[in-house]
Amino acid sequence: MQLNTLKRDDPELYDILMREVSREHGTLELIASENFVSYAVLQMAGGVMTNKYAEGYPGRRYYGGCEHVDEAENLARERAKKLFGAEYVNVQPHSGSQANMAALMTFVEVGDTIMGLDLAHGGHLTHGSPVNFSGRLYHVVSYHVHPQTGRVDFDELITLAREHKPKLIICGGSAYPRFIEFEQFREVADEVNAFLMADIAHPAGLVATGLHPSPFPHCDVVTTTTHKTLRGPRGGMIMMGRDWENPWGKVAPKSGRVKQVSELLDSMVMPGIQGGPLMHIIAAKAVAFGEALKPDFKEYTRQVVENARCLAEEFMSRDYQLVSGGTDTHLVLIDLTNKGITGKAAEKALEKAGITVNKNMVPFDKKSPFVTSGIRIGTPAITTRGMQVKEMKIIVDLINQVLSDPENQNIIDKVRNEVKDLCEEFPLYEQIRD
Ligand code: DSN
Repeated sequence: MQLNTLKRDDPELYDILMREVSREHGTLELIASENFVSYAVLQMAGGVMTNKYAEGYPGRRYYGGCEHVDEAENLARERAKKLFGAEYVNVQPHSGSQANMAALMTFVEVGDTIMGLDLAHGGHLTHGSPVNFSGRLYHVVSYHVHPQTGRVDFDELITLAREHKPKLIICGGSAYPRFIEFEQFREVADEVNAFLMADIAHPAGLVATGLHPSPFPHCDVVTTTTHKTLRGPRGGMIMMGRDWENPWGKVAPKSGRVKQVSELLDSMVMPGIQGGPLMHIIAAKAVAFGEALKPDFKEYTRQVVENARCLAEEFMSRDYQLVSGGTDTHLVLIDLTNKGITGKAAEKALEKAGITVNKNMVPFDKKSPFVTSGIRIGTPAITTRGMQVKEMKIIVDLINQVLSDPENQNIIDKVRNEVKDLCEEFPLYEQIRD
């Protein structure tokens, strides 16, 4: 990519950008929610569609000149439908949080009871955290994982659901290393007559390639981000396996026709919670979905999972405690209590050594979210660089060296050099390096 103009016109920002390119190339990115998009996605995300206002939907916009952004949005929708086997897709949410907000505001009223996985047990802010809109607008009853298994405690879930009669249950989360149990959630939702919403932001890429069970037909509505295992630009999306007449009897003003749920979701995204869509990002989503439909992407996701399993085994062989005892997906959640180091200290020491992870609460954590007892590690980004099982073994060894003696600057320096060498073998974004 040619960045000469930026270099000439704003050298200060150009330098900042180049430092970030260099950081991404020269460090090991193990944050489970991050990935590296292709050049094609990068080009579309940085393209001229950023200029276009397009409030509305393809064919019915509030602005002229939308013929080409319409083509891009239609392609994004069609490709996503094919990828996930969904009848309805909305590709406009700017983020996963906005996708969740639009879905919740369509299916439940303010003050209604909802259930979601507790944030400290692997859930997400938008699944009912008191500091988030979800916890402020709804009456939230959180469910948890079982202390022994680290998996959703369905006995607790059904007991709470019978007692509180939620209107909607959210399944999925940000730090749940196991398959989301869509069928079991459906049984609970059916028993208490609740809607079932799945947030597949983390495993979306694995769902798309059949390496993780599909939320369809079990879930009424499914949200995701597009930038994690799906490897697209940063953004959100809402899907339904099938569209149906809305059960609340909402009608179109003039004709009196009962609206489809898809119409309610569309109007909740815009004008309900968003204005102009980010057309450059929607077009970049279309590019990423096109990539995800190719056989290469299936191979990529297969390797993501194999790499995560390898990390899990290597950590466990060094006496690291993994929540749920392993992984089915792209991430592992490590409880560092037996190693005598906090998540915060581990994140900091590893960062100095060029290894990027995030501190993470573990279930039943006694430490605050700013300190935590754990770290979360994911394989999507390093797998995009081409790393395989051989490199996973090296990476666990490097992490273990640092965490075994986190204050030891000599070890940190030695590991930093080994990280640099490893990164050189798997170059990233060579075309845009200075
Ligand atoms: N914060 C994201 C993650 O890291 O999983 C989720 O929104």
